[in-house]
Amino acid sequence: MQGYGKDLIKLPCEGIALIVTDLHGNVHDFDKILELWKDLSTNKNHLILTGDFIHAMDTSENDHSLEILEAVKGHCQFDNFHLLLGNHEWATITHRSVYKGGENQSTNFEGLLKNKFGAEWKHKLEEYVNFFKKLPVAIKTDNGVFISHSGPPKDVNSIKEIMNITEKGYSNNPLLFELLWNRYGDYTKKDVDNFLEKVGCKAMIVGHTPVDGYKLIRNQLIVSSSFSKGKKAYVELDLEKEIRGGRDLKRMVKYFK
Ligand SMILES: [Mn+2]
Repeated sequence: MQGYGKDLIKLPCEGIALIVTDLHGNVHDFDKILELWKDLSTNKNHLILTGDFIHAMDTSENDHSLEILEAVKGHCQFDNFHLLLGNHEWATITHRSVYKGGENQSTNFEGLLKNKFGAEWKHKLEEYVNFFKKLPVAIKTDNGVFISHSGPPKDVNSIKEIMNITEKGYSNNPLLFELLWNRYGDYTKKDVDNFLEKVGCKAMIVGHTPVDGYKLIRNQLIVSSSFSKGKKAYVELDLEKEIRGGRDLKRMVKYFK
């Protein structure tokens, strides 16, 4: 797929993009997405997963992170499948611990690896880390939509700063950190609009913060496809339609049945 650089994918004015967020090891929801994709996976359409496909958020007994990870690795060979980096994959790369409800998810992930691969687990972890390092962090569509795990970061002056954002490394990279961890409150509506202007977009789509299906904050659409506060939603983004702002994206939100 055409890119603006290693970290930013460019999508042309053609077809649709199915946008799905935060699976967090939920293989049941992942299967539903693949079912949906079956009918839409023509050459000009795209499937985008916006990161955080590992680390179960409810109970570690139900953590299918490794099954999803193996499946998405296979799908990455297709040009119209796009897997973005989330903060949980980033935490695996940087060896940071992430906690949810008192559980150390990084330790849980290592536990899964030990169970499945035994003595080979460290080797396997390294293989996954290398895979995560190949993932892009954002997508810019020709009709002006910016798609990332979370964010936006403040102090971005041009889209060029996103194109090769991981070149400066993963650990001490404030811009990358903000792009993967920032939630509304860390930034304002005005920050979103400033960012969009600098990167030449009209609206943006993120996951990361659990909401009831979706939440529109002016020109930022937050979507929860699996780990959510209620309903589970995704976006069927029409890449050929003019996008003037967040409201045009709201019309493209769909719910899982
Ligand atoms: Mn996240």
